Amino acid sequence: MSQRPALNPEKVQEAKDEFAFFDKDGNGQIDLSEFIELLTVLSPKTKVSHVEEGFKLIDGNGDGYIDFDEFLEWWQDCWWEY
Ligand SMILES: [Ca+2]
Ligand SMILES: [Ca+2]
Repeated sequence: MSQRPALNPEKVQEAKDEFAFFDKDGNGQIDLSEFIELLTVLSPKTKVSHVEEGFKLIDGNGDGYIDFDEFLEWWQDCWWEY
């Protein structure tokens, strides 16, 4: 069976809402400028270099965009316990 716990539909919906919030232009991908903009609003003390590192961690295939699958992976890692 799966190594991950089954996806909880509520968690997936939460992730979708968050993803839509990050994805300002609604093209289904979060690019670096969208990511930087949002994180610097959420926590103004965040350094851009740190944000870029975080972006690279989430962007699993390194194409410069975070798609929903990548976002969901990160979301699960970060928030699964809550
Ligand atoms: Ca976008
Ligand atoms: Ca990607």
